[in-house]
Amino acid sequence: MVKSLLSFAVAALSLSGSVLAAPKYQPWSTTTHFPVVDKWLENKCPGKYQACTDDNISIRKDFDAMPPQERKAYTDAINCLRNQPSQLDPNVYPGAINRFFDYAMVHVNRTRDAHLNGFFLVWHRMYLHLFEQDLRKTCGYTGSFPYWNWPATADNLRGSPIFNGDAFSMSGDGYFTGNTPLQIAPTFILPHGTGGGCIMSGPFAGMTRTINDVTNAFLLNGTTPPMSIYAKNESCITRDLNTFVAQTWTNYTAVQQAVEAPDLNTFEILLNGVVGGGQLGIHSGAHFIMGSPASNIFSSAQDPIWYPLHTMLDRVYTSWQIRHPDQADAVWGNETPLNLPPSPNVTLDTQVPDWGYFDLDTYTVGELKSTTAGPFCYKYDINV
Ligand SMILES: [Cu+2]
Repeated sequence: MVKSLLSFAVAALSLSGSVLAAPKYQPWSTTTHFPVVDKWLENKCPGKYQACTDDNISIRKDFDAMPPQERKAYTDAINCLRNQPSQLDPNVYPGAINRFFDYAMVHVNRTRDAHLNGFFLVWHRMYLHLFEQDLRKTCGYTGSFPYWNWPATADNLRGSPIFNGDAFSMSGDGYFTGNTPLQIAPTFILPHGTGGGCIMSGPFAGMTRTINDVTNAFLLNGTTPPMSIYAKNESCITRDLNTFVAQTWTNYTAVQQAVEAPDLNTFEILLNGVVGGGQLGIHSGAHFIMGSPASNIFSSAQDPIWYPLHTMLDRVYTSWQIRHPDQADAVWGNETPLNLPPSPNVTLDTQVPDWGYFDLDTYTVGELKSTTAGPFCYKYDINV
């Protein structure tokens, strides 16, 4: 059944006041379910989900460390999703030209519900999980779900397996469009990267984009964007690999500082910097390594690099949880971005905004905190 995302938005809105959805499952204790390594295999929701055990846990891996054929199987599966029809209403979401773009469109629709607020980390964790399951169920992918190891590639973007542009990469740079500096904000200018044009080679060479970039203002001043953000405007996905950004904001020291952040508030600032200001965080930095559309908060999920980029974000968050066992269930933030308009604080019992038709179930924040319980059963090859 095709559902309008807007109806979900209305539903989410009506739930976001003082009426909190009752947790469907036993509430999790705050200290025992997650980080102690010998608790990895514990599952707090017996009956609802298959138990997460040593035998069925999946291991997420560094894209660059995967065998070339496994990397190609992953990008083949993404291209398979691009060949599946959209299930969204074309009258409302004309830019959703296939199932891959349905995900991108859900991200556009949910940008104001899942960024710079208390849902950011768990909403993206679940979105990645749904995409991963879709690659497996719809497109037969059996390999690992990879992350892009930002600091490991920072000094050699174009030479790294993930961006070298060969058949086993995530495609490389765009063609070079000149050295004009990039004006990010009135007082924030970045040097141009080494590309700027359409993707030249690899599995996503010449790939089409349909969704225009959307101004951050809709996130930063609390106003509702027009329906035209869902329109279809076809051009090519561009990239502009930016070594300055990579070396400045996603180096090993920056990632290390994030996983050592003493509390979730500090952690989130180290992830996202001050949006609209002159400093990036490690997550926003990774976006700006790529250039548009990957650097646009709303439309970024059109570039397939979005998935390994955010799997790395989830790896950093998981590592932070493991390093802070007493805070693994910590919550931070409000229900609206930057608390505009003012909204309640998010709690473990707050219902998470949905993911469109990709999952019609509802989840509380607390249900999405552990990667080895509830709907999840995965860990990372190496924690930060
Ligand atoms: Cu996002």
